[in-house]
Amino acid sequence: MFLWALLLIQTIAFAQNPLVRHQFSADPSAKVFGDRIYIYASHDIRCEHTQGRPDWFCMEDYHVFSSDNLIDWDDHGMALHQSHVPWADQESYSMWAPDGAEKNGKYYFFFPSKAKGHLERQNDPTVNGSAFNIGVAIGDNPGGPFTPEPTPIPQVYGIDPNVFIDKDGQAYLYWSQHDFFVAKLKDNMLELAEEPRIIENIPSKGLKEGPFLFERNGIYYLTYPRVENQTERIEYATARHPLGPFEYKGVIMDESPTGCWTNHQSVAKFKGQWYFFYHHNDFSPDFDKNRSIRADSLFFTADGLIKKVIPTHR
Ligand code: FUB
Repeated sequence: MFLWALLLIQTIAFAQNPLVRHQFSADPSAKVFGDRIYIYASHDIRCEHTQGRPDWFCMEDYHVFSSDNLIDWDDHGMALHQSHVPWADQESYSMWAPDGAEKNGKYYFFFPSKAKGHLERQNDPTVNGSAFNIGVAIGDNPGGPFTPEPTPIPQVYGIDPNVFIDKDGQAYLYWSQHDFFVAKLKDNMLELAEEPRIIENIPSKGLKEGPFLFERNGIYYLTYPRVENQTERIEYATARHPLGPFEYKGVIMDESPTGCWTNHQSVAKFKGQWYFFYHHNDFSPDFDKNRSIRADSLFFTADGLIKKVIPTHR
């Protein structure tokens, strides 16, 4: 009886991929607040003027989606637009993968963008070769809207912010700039509380982006996309502390057989079941910079390893 119920739940979850169908969506970071699950996502559009790269990512704003059953998704409307961000380069359309977090009743939206003047600083070693900064915007509700801080987070250069808040209330910021970086956040969620440190022991080959950390039974799982051959596959490493040391464990999702170059993941437990969120170019098979977010159930072995997720299709 229990097995049949489990199969039914999985079938329902599988049947609605991709999750959002009225616009493109990518880079899902899933967080549970109250009795709803929220997805902080990127918003792919098509445009012809992204600094000479018309066939590149074009992203000017964010929408947050939420659900109480993983089937019906509310779009909370535009949460933040590049024109609201004083430090962002308004011509770069580079509002890449975001994340959301709650602290003391306020909601903090973390996002990357190319900053004004990034072309002039290309060879500046202090920015670690990054055109991107990471900023924070603050709101009263998990679905936004969010008001950006006037300046980006000092000392943070790179993309794909992920915020993890541990059981003791300490918040950690993870991000990517070739390597993965991590640092504790101050209680105000707006500044680092320490110097950034590089996360060691992740395989060195292949672009590494999209770090996402979650905890289960005292094990901290660092998940991330990495190119081993042609496209990104999702791997993970584990540690006994959010700062590591991490040990590489394996692959959660293989490379896309149909050639979507990026993938980007998150993991959340909702109403007793673990889920794996990711994206694919379901609705844009000929252009893989227009993506759609998806979810499948996630399962663990008895010793805490992650079982591989096979993407389900419509
Ligand atoms: O969505 C733009 C970029 O593509 C993200 O920041 C990366 O993680 C990759 O998905």
